[in-house]
Amino acid sequence: MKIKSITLHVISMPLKKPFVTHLQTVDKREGIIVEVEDDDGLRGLGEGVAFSTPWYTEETVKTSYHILKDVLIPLVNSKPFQHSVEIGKRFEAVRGNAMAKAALEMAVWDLYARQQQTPLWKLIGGVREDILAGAVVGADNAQMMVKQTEELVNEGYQRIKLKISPGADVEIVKELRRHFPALSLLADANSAYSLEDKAHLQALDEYDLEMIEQPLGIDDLVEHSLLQKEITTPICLDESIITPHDMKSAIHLGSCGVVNIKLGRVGGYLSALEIYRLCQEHHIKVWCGGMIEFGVSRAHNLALSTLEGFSIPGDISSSSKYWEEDIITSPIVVENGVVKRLDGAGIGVELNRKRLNSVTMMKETFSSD
Ligand code: OSB
Ligand code: MG
Repeated sequence: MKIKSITLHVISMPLKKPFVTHLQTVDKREGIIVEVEDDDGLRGLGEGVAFSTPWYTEETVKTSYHILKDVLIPLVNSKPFQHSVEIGKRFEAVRGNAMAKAALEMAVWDLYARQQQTPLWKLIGGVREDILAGAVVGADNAQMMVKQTEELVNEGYQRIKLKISPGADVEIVKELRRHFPALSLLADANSAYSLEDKAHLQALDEYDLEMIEQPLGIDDLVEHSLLQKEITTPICLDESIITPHDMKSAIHLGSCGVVNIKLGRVGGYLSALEIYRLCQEHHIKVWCGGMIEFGVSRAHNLALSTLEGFSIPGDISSSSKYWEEDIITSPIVVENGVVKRLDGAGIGVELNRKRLNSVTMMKETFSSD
């Protein structure tokens, strides 16, 4: 594959309404759109999903930019390669920085698929035509959460994920369950608890949650395994699973029954596909996690979610859930609880240049020679 140039667009867009977690309220989203161009003018797209501050993982927009510019782009340009798989392998020489790696690796996969004139979902072995949609509710009170859930259920979402934290948990889940007795609900704690909260977490078992996402700390694979023996609600890991090795450890320990896979968090397709394979082999359920992302990352999430094992609705929502106007020409739309897979070459979406330019704060192009 011959890369002619790589462009980084740093963008910033306000959310339609603030997204509240116990760690951070997000009301404006910054991100990096990566564009990789070959000699024939074909372009592959990726998206850096690190936030402006290190509240979810240690990366930020600025650290991603630095790693992309000073480490990963030079590595891509350092020697020729035949297939996007080689880029994921090459990046293994760089420690950490999963989101920066994913942003560029995704773009190379998209370009590779476009060069083959095939959809990316097909290239990775996808089969699903309808991607199951789920949405996340993050607000600072139960009443607001009920209202948001009502709207989302009316829009057709098949599953709702509630953000919880100590003091904003049992009552919220109880209230939501009272309003929506048969709805598929899960709770995401973003590591707000410790093993000392065991009794409190056990109190959630009676509300028939599909799962509880990342109740304990990022490094707490052992503690999650101990907790799972004490609660009936399946544990789903998010922040704790960055590498296939983390996944192997979680499997050995019995730390979870479910994993949400995010391309950004795990460093791109090579790692995501290996984590997926391990989960399939060990009967761990998977679904695709969200990052309040723009259309490029949404399109990649759809490609990943066509894999057979993505049988649970993910954080897959319409572009309009967060954005007045997305940066792609055809926004992602949930209809009847699903998003149709995108059948164009690569990820199947194109940039809306006008919109992209209007939200761009900074842009830099690196040519390979
Ligand atoms: O913990 O899953 C999470 C968003 C940003 C950072 C972390 C998480 C989330 C979400 C998904 O909950 C929200 C979405 O993209 O719809
Ligand atoms: Mg989560």
